[in-house]
Amino acid sequence: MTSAYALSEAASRSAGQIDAVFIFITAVSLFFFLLVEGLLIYFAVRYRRKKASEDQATSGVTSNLLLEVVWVLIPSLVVIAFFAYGYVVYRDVTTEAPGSSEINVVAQQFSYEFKYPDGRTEVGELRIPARRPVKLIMTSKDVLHGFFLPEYRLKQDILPGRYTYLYLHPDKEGTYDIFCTQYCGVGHSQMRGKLIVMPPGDYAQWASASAEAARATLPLSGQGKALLEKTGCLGCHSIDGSAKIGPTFKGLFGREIHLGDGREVRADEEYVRESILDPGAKVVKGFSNIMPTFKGRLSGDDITAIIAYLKTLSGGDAGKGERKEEGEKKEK
Ligand code: HEC
Ligand SMILES: [Cu+2]
Repeated sequence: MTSAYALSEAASRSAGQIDAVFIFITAVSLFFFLLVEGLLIYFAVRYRRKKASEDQATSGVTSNLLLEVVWVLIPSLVVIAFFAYGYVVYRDVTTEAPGSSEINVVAQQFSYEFKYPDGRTEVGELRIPARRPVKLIMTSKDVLHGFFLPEYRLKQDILPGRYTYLYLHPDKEGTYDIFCTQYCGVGHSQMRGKLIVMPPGDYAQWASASAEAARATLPLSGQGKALLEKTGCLGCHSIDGSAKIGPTFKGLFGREIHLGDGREVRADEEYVRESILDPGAKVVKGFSNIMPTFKGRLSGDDITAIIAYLKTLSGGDAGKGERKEEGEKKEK
């Protein structure tokens, strides 16, 4: 039986961890609440002034060092424990698990679109295999949306012109709700999706069947490659490691980039997006700021595809999504 006050099913590793923090904080708070209120009532009864006479005057105690140290120290330790435990879980929930497969999420009024690295695209239904970590790379085509998975206890805003991430650890097979939690327009309440966690074997079967159907369209990285050629990026950037007017794309994604102003940044999705739309914001050391902006010429979908291609040019992370898919096919 589900009650309005009960937590919904905890269907992922993160859900279990977050529930544990929540229950820990609630239980400790409840303990101290009952202790303090209980003593308050007890003392009020025990030491109440029975009759208004001289011999029941308030005693003259003004301080007690030991007592004061104890009641400052214990609550401080309790609050530090809340922070430490919460922080450990927060770090784990917001860190990419090694070997995660990547899925792009594009939100728009009033639906979610899911793009797999091999070109598969689904609207409203996110299918993933059980017990394999997944990284969602999310952006919006129009306004602010909020991606909420109650059974995973996870929520992350999705913004136009920016990538945000969510890391899933699907423990249990099943179908779960996806809601939008930002009021994004008249259809907001209908902006729902389904997360379908499948047995890995079934997933591999589904993936290869729908990849067959998607073969007509290029995989995401192939679309990205075509865009680089069509848009003229390769006039200034090489893909083989040689420097042209601009730095090479080979090994770019995931690398630590030295900027002309002395800063160092990691080349992630957000860095590449900014480099394309606002090239002057971060200029690579040793190069001059002559790259034109492609704002208005490349859409968010285009940039997502270009990023997918750049990933295939990076050693360690190269084609992570693709390799994953191959692995799944072999397993079948
Ligand atoms: C006119 C030459 C030119 C064209 C065309 C050009 N770029 Fe650039 N690009 C540069 C230069 C020069 C830099 C280095 C200076 C800077 O960071 O702005 C650069 C930097 C970058 C960076 C950051 C690279 C790094 O190593 O950190 C990315 C990503 C990028 N460009 C992507 C693109 C894409 C995608 C296109 C096509 C849509 C493109 N560029 C078209 C000249 C160009
Ligand atoms: Cu929405």
